[in-house]
Amino acid sequence: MAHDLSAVCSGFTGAGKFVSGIPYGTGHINDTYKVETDKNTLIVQRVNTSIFQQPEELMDNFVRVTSHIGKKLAGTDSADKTLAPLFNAEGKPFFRDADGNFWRSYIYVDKARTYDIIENDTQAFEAAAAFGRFQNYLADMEGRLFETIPNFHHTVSRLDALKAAVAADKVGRLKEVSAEVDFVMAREKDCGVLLDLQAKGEIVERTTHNDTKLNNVLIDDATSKGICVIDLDTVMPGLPHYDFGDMVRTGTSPAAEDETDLSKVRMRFEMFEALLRGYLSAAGKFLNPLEKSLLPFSGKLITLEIGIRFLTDYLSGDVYFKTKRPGHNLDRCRTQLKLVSSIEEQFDAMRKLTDSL
Ligand code: ADP
Ligand code: GN1
Ligand code: MG
Repeated sequence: MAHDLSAVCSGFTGAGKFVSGIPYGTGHINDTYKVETDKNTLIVQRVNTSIFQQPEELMDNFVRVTSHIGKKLAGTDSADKTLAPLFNAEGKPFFRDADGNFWRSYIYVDKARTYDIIENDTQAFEAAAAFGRFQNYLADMEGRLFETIPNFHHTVSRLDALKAAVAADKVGRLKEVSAEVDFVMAREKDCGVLLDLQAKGEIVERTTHNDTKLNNVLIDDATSKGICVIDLDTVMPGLPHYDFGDMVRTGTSPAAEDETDLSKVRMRFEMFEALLRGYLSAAGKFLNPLEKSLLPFSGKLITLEIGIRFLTDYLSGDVYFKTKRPGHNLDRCRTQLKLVSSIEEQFDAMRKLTDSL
């Protein structure tokens, strides 16, 4: 459905008059546009409210997080930026259009870009350092954020959802995916490892990003530094491992998340090393020794978890992630499981390196 971006712009104070807009980015959930007005270049997003069911709470988190980071950065010589939301006439950071769609907007950050596939280890280091600084900035934020999606990284619940989808076999696809289901079930005991340690108090809940795909950090064109963490919908209480794990998932393979030639999918050790060094350059300050030692495992766990989610969605008839072709979620699931195997093959070396830093 085409959206009336002109009406959306007029809903935000100071946005300016709509000139043009194009669909932007490769996200699986929201609808994102890059919009030119007579005053500004903006990112304008329609939030998927069937997935984010409390969008006002989400935007409350957004404002708290960006203003907290903004205050920290003010007056420093840091190159870091934070997203700057626009507000409607009532001073709220969102706009509801005539059809009930929920919109938000923020200023486009110029001379920087995101990468779906990381090109070199400098980018991996800098992106991971930016996510580490992001966690660090939020470490002293008061209060607890809303959980925009409850149990988002509760891997045991994600596995339970897969089991339910297998039992229901709603669209008759189970026969195609027995190898994938077996692969996941053979790793069932991995799913609860972090949750058990958290329940025992050995690893600690913090405010984390929870969707640290490498394309959720803007890399400065001139300096190659990670300068702005974006896509803040799932910033909420979590474990730092969820963030590091998703960096390993999205930053180490040279292949796209939906690559169909699985021979191209692998965990590149040099990228893992760059992510680890970059992340620890900022997060080394607050991780305890056990938390640090679990970083390689988090890469395996989160890759498995997202594989489980793609498989569940495939079995459920593709109801969650946006898809562009038949079998898209199954292709995505297969790359994740291939990456899990590749991580397992190199796991000892990943741990040795982590212990040595
Ligand atoms: P999605 O939920 O669709 O992934 P994102 O918030 O990540 O949405 O935005 C999609 C893409 O738009 C990003 O990958 C990035 O390339 C670009 N983008 C988002 N926000 C900005 C911004 N403030 N400045 C410049 N580019 C941005
Ligand atoms: C979704 O919105 P996007 O594309 O950044 C998903 C993440 C998954 C990711 C897989 C709210 O992220 O959890 O890791 O796809 N976001 C949500 O690529 O479910
Ligand atoms: Mg994104």
